[in-house]
Order: sequence, then structure tokens, then C-alpha cells
Amino acid sequence: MQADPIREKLSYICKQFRIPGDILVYRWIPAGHINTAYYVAIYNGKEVTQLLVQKINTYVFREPIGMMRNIERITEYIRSQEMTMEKRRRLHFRHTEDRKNYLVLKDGVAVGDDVDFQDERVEFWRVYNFIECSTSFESAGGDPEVLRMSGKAFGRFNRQLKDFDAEQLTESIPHFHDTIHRMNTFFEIVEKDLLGRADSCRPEIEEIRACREFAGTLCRQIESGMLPIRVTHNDTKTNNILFDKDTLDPLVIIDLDTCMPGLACYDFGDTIRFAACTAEEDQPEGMRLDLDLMRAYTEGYLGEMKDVLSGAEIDSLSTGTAIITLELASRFLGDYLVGDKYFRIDYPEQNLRRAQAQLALFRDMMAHMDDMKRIIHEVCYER
Ligand code: ADP
Ligand code: GN1
Ligand code: MG
Repeated sequence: MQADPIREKLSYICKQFRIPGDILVYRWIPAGHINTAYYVAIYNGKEVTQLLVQKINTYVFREPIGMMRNIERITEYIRSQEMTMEKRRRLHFRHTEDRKNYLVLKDGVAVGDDVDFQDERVEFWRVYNFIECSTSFESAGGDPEVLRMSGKAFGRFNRQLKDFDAEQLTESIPHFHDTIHRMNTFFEIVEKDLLGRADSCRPEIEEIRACREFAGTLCRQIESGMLPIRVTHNDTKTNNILFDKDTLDPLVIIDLDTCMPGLACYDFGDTIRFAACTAEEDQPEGMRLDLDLMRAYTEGYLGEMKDVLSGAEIDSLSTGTAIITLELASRFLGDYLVGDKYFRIDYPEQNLRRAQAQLALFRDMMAHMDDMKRIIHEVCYER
């Protein structure tokens, strides 16, 4: 049999997490722009255990141990609220011999925590249960019911965490949705223009510059005390929800890596940005907001959250949807300018195309701001 270094590494990792047996099959899961995930099925002679084995991107998550502590606290809190929770709705992280829910490797060998996570020889892994008979949605557009269910799932997640003490969490990525900070970082990158790419995307850079003041709107509302900080997911794409394959019932919210203090309107808006639109995330051609899908999502989300949110928060939902889209455009373009270090790409100009697509969507959101506000108002107050 030919050597398979990935299989050998996954097998070593599962042993470190005290999972007996041999790998039957494994496959790379090509979703997500940040981490590297594998489906792994292990057979111990009696039964098959299906796992999700994941390498965390430590260029992005510079303090992965704190991040895993956040995830443990959040999953425990949600579980404590739902004592009758079915097993397939739970994320259950495996532990190593020394009771850690993560494994640090250096040159492929398990080591202690006292390492530099920026060292290329160091890797950070975790293992948890693969949720069976589930599916997630990777694409824009499609079925309004999927959007309604997604709104329900993220609304419920926000509601379950409404009394969670944010002080218990570390910021897994500092300034993650601090849009003023994001804009400052972006224009520093443009100034430096290390790879000489800025000239090829002047229109996009200037479009972001023209909206720089608007981008800071919600940061200023936090500063003035108008908007409360909550514990939010911060990455509410529909591929971060696992749905029952047959019934479309949302089973569990995954990708809790960025779960930390944030704004409800960004959790609301990020799903709309990703899924309530007419083209893929890297497809500027024909990219528009789909108001019917946006309405379906709003119904699902506000069905769970309208009694929790303040009037100012409800007013911020449409603005937040546009700002999270603009913010991501600046993040994709910034990453293109520095040589694609953060978001995984499948082809050379993907981050530029992603930025162009987000800008097209942002423009359409701004053009339909009154429609978004009307829909939110109707769903919230007129039913
Ligand atoms: P990333 O941070 O790279 O987006 P995710 O944690 O979202 O990583 O995982 C990537 C993909 O793997 C998800 O979009 C989903 O399709 C699949 N996935 C993740 N966790 C599970 C799980 N527990 N059960 C089944 N599929 C999963
Ligand atoms: C990344 O990991 P993934 O693919 O779920 C990113 C989000 C972006 C998203 C854009 C930690 O999410 O912030 O909105 O790509 N995650 C991180 O698709 O930066
Ligand atoms: Mg994900």
C-alpha cells in the first residue's frame, strides 16, 4: 500500500485524542476559507465513529487556546439551557490524555502549550463529533425556506446567549468587526502596497474610501451607548449551520471560533450578505440583494429576537447588513493587496473578485436601504 501522510497524521491525532481503532475512510471538506477540516470514520472492530478533525489556522487565530476555552464555555452554556437536547444537536469536543480539547503538534509530534503558534512547524488540532445526516448550504440564492430556517437558527443562537456574561470570553480575533479599525488597517495596506497591486484595483479602493465615514456608523453608536454589546457568533454564513438532510430542521450552529462580544446586526446581516443575494461570494457579475430571501431570513430571525432587541438595535439591522458587506469587501481586497495570506483561494485573483462582488452587493443594498427598512419594520411591528 502506498504511504498516505495525511491518513497517518489523522490517525496519530485520533490516537492522541484517545479514540481507539483504525481509519476506515477520510476526506477533506472543502468548505470554509480559514481552517482545514476532515471527515474521518474510525472502526474499532465493533462500531464506526464519525469525526470532524480540524486544523486551526493559527495565522488567523493567534491565541487558539483562549479560543477553545471560549467555545467550551459557550457550548456548555447552551447545553445547560436545553437539558433535553438531542445528541445530534450537540458539539462534543474530544479530550486528550491530559484533558485538553486541543492538540499541539510540532514537526508532527505532540508537544506542550509552550510554543510559538506563528512557528510554521507548529500545528493546532481539534476533534469533535461529525453530525450525521446533516447538510449545510454553501451557495447564494435558492429556497426562501432555507433562509427562514437560517434566521431562526441564528436568532435562536443569539437569544440563547442573551444573558451570557461577555466578560468570560477572550477576543479570539481582536477588533474583528471593529469597522473603523478595519478601515484604518485597509488604508495602511493600500499606502504600503507591498506587492504593487493597488494600481490594478483603484476603482475598488476609491469606492471603499468614499464610504469610509459611513463604515464607522455603528462603532460610533456603540461608543455613545446607543447599541449594546452582546455575545454573538460573528460569522453567520449558512454553511455554519448544520440542517437535518430530510426535514431542513436546523440542528446545530458550528464554527464557534469567532463567538465573542459583538453586535446583533452583524449576525443578522452577514447571512443576508452571504445567502440572500443573486450570485456567489466571488462573482461580481449579476450580484444583487434578493429582497424576498431577505424577508424570509428576517421573519426567521426576528421571530426569535424581536422581543430581545432594543428599538435602536432593530433600527441598526439594515445599516449593519450593508456595513458588514462593505467591511468584508475591505478585508478581501486588503488580503489581495498583501498576497492572499488570510483567506484560502482557489485561483489567483479570487480575493479581488470576492471584493468586487461584495462591493456590488453593498451598492445594491444601499440602493435598497428603504426596502430593507420597510421589510424589517413590517416583520417586526405589523404581524
Ligand atoms: P471554517 O472555519 O473553515 O469555516 P467550519 O468549522 O465551518 O470551518 O467547518 C467547515 C465545514 O465542515 C462546515 O461548513 C461544514 O460543512 C463541515 N462541518 C464542520 N463541523 C461539522 C460537524 N460537526 N459535522 C458535520 N459537518 C461539519
Ligand atoms: C471566513 O471561516 P469561514 O469561511 O466560515 C471569515 C469570515 C468571513 C467569511 C467570508 C475567522 O469565514 O469573517 O465573513 O470567511 N472568518 C474569519 O466568507 O475571518
Ligand atoms: Mg465555517
